Amino acid sequence: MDNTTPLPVGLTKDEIKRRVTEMVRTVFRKTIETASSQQIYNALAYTIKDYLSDRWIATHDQYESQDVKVVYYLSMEFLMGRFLGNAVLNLSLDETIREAMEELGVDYNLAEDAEADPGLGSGGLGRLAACFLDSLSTLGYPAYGCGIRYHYGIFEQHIENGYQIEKPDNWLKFGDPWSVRRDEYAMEVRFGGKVNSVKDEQGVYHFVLEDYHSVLAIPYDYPVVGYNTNVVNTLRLWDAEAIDRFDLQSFNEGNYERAVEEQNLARRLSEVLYPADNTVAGKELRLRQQYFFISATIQRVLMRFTEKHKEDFSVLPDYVQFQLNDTHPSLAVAELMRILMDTYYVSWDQAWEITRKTCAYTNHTIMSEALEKWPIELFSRLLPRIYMIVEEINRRFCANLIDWFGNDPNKIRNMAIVADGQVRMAYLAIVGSHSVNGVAAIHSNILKTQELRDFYDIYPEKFNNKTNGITQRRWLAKCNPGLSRLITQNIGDGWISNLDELTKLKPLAGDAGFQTDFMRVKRENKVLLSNYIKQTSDLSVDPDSIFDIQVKRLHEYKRQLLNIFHIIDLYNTIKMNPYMEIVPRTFIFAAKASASYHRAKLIIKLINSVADLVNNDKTVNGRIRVLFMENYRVTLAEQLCPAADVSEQISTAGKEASGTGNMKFMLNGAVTVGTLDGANVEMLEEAGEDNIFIFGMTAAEVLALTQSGTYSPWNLYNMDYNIRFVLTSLINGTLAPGEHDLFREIYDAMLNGYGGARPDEYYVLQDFQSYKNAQFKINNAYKDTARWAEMAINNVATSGKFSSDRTIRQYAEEIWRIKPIQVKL
Ligand code: 26V
Repeated sequence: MDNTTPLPVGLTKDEIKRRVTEMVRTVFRKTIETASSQQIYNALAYTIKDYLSDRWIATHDQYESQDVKVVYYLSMEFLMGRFLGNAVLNLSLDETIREAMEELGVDYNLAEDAEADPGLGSGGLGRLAACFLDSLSTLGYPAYGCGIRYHYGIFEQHIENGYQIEKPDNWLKFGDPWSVRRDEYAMEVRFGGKVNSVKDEQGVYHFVLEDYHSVLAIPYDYPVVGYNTNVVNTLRLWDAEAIDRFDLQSFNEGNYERAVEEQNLARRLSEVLYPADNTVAGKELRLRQQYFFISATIQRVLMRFTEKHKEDFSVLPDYVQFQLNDTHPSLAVAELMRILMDTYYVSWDQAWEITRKTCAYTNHTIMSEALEKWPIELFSRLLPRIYMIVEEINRRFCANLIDWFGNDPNKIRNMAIVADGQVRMAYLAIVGSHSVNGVAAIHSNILKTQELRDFYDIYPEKFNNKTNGITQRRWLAKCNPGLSRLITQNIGDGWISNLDELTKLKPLAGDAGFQTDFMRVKRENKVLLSNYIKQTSDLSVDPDSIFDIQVKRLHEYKRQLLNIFHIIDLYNTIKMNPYMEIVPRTFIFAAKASASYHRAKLIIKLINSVADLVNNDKTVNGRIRVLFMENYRVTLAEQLCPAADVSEQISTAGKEASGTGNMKFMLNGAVTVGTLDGANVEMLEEAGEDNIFIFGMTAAEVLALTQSGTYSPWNLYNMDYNIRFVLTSLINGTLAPGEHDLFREIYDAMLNGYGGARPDEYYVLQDFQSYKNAQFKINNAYKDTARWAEMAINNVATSGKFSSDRTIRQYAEEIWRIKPIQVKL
């Protein structure tokens, strides 16, 4: 279907100038000359939002009049990045705005930079949700993103004396120009209380909740602008408030504190994002948050549905799809059951059939620490009616298990939704959905053959794969204007809406002229990054060195340790061979560690200690530089991707579900050094083995080694002098002068196991030699500039598969069965 109706020219340069000037005057009482960048940014944001409104409304009119099926992407996290630049790009207003600002004498870059980067997500899962929204709108699919309007996003990371320090991220400090508060759609969400059964006039019993306390959920809607289309979808984030703004009685009785108490209690719900990723800390507040946004969303969706279809819920799955972004929204299964049964008196069997057709679940991790389980005691106290329903779902499910497998307590124990004192959210999601997908081919296979094998055996038809993707609008067109221009000059701009067109670059990969242009752009991007580094950390880096980048959450399975061990080894080698010739390299890290993840924080300190040692050593003389950039976030990623030569994707095979940073770097012409893990496997398939540096054990080898129980890091230590040297530097004061024992924990974890873990759980030492070999090959390959350019260009040319447009089309056609709409103005 064609969604590329040309945009009406509504916003001319003069109109922008007029509106911004006017807004600055009326809202801030300033002139253009005296307004701050912050104020200009706000004025621009309001101007663009204003301009969008017609399309936004038209999109929703279209949903209504055509009564289309809509997907609701339910996610605890949306890591959107800044709005302004993206909206402007997708509306093709970039040039016009730049000219308008220039004529006003305003520095547009400064204004853009005044926007906060809303960190309403902790990593890959939240950023994926944001890329999906961009693709949904661009492709014209009717969709909502539904989540929580945290007042504080993921913490701001500072590095002090090499250690991570967390500071609150008050992203709303200067207002929230993109949102529209929709009081008219506020919903009541109930917690606690007890369940009673009440007989109606027909003598039928219904369950009602009594003595509960409620919170008001208020939606804030944010526009999601598609590229080159009139479709503007909605990101709906719920904020919490007390039901009675003020408990007047308490107030009149002079009990002011009681009156504010309710308000505070409610507010806490949407106050802050939990910054952990891949670990669960069964926190009550987090369960509250989950139910809060799920209940509000589902109530609202059903309300909207009944306006059109009365109570004919049998057709609900023809109009509504819920996609559960990991297990965090899996209460949706029980909440949908609850409303259908308790509010609309639908029978269990019918409600169950509707629920299963309406929900679909995506799994994003096989790290067992990340599997959400809630203690029954907490779950049943906080959500008594939901708990009853989950128990009943479980009872029926277990009865089926007994039918299939006989009365086998182990089967029940392994598969039950409620077992061993806990509610297992993944199992609830699987049983209550019609689709279960992993996020890369290898990951989906591991789910089928290992982690969720028992479920695959009984529901093979539910399991499928949807390899992740990223939006090329933000991750190339927006963040890398130099490369975008070069590509467009050579093959046109079709790639912005159809990334497969990048294959047209293939014939140019060997073209000397194109190679030169490509490397010039890369160098310009490296200069830009070097300037930024100089400005922010006062470190000089050489734009002619290899920029080797590992940026992602800090996690042992992602193996930042492998990278830093290799750097220590390289340093040791240089110290022993002072005249050694290597291509100068700048190693860049950025990563947030979960505030409570002690080991991860220690690894950050280690990286910074290595940086101190290496960067200040005269013998090294700048051949290698190590840099830990603080506060990794979307905005920083946008600066790093265009400047990377080498992309580090080195997780223990089998552990990284997909990765999406890997795709961003590939798209921007970095060459990957990586394991056969996550989407790296598919990147290898696309790029071919000549254009990627693969090393290390395969997932099967990791599994076999683990199962054999024979892995012995001491053997590697005994037999490899270099490994021994690296490990010794952790404990002999080289890296921590005066604090010998600072890194002993890491040393112990590698060799002996620490705190009950297996020694070197993630096989850093096992893969060390093979990683070193790969790095040596990279060093040599870079010396041949033409060969390197060819590799890098081939990566760009073969990255088409990794557009989130492809991913979303697959979700839409294979899981959601929704159709694109056209919006005419
Ligand atoms: C789990 C938890 C557990 C409770 C505390 C808060 C919290 C927050 C997030 C998560 C989810 C972690 C799972 C995750 O982010 N997985 C990543 O998903 C990416 C998108 O599919 C994928 O590319 C990464 O490989 C995968 O690690």
